[in-house]
Amino acid sequence: MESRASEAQARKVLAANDKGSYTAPAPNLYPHQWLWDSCFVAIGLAHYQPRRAMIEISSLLDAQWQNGMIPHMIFAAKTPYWIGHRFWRSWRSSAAPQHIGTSGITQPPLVAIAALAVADKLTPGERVVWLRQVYPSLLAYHRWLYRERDPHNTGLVVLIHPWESGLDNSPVWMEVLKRIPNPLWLGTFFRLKLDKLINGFRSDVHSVLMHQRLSEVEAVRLLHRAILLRQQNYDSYLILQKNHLLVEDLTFNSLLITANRALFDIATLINEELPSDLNLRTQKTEQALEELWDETSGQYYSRNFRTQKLVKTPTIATFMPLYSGTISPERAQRLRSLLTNPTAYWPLYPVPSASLSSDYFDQHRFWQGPTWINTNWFIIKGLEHYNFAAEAIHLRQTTLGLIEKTGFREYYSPLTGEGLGASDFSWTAALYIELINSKVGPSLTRS
Ligand code: 2M8
Repeated sequence: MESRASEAQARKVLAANDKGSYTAPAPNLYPHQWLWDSCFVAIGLAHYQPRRAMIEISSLLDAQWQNGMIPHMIFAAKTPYWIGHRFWRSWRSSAAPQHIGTSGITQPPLVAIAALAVADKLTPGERVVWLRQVYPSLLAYHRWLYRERDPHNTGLVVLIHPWESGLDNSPVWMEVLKRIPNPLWLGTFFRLKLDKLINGFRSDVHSVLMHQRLSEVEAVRLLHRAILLRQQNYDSYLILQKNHLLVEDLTFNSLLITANRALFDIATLINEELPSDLNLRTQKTEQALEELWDETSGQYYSRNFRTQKLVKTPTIATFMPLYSGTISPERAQRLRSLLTNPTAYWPLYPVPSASLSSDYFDQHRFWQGPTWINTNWFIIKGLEHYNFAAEAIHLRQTTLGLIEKTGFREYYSPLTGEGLGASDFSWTAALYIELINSKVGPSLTRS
């Protein structure tokens, strides 16, 4: 279904991708359930089918691990996939659920934000029942994030694989990866130029043009890193001790701040109090974000957990602290200037996932240049929060206009607006509905 977009078309996309208990991100390319995709879908569905949105979130929570982790992928039965259940083997961890196959890592923690957005559309009575139902699982998830991924109690959560960031081949992660030596066998594999063999297994390059996806070397290295995690039985303690691809990811931690606030709001709505230790840790995250600021370049960056050095590669992540809503107006002002610089992030169809001036920039390649609707949505919300009305309106209009011109694509060229990646992409449709129906305003969550 590739045609000019409208709200009715967006609803049709979501209906076509509806698998009953979850919405697949895209036909053919992504047949299973992904964590943050389902959260965006729930936020869109909440506007017209809040009960179906509740199901979308409940199915994520149904796959929660005993230790509290919500996995980044949840596998539908009898649906073959190249990095599916047999690849991940979640059964290697005793914390994994028995009744369903999942991956062994997480993804940006938007569940509390999505649960609250759905609650907003329910009657007061239904709202309390819903929030009481999901609160224990959300609490367990946030506790897991701090307990297992913030070992030194700094407030910043550490990610163990680029897939956890959602921005898979973002230049930040590729920079850290580049500095980690390959094992001998993998080095030989690359020297013999065997990396092309991977394309025989990859289902993604069957439905999307190769130059719009991860390169072969990136794909092999990401798979290799996932296999290492599998060999470590997805044991966070072991992984944080032994591994080198560990990043205090800027996007993830910025979104976590807003998610923590959503969790707090949920607790308040049902007359619960967040445990005091969790409260302290969430406050720490807000403060610790400042450690990721670099005064010289006027940008935020992710930090390499091992070296404790900022990864100073310019990407769209630098704007995610706007969405956290907790940075100072001065910092927000500097980010606004950077954002609206036409040689960096403000081409005809903003916002590119990597700076136009970065060596990594490629208008077609996945998270290394294209414009994505979910990151635009975070930035729009952030700009509105800081009352940068002109930029927020411009970005709302160009984002909606881009979708209306090109359809519900997975991502777009920031230079030409060409549609890229999958067609009929669920989160593009869901956030189109959200943008059309949401009020322009300063609030990120209730408080
Ligand atoms: C992409 O990630 C998956 C792996 O998780 C893939 O490349 O196969 C990313 O864009 C990710 O953010 C997204 O959640 C997923 C499904 O849309 O696709």
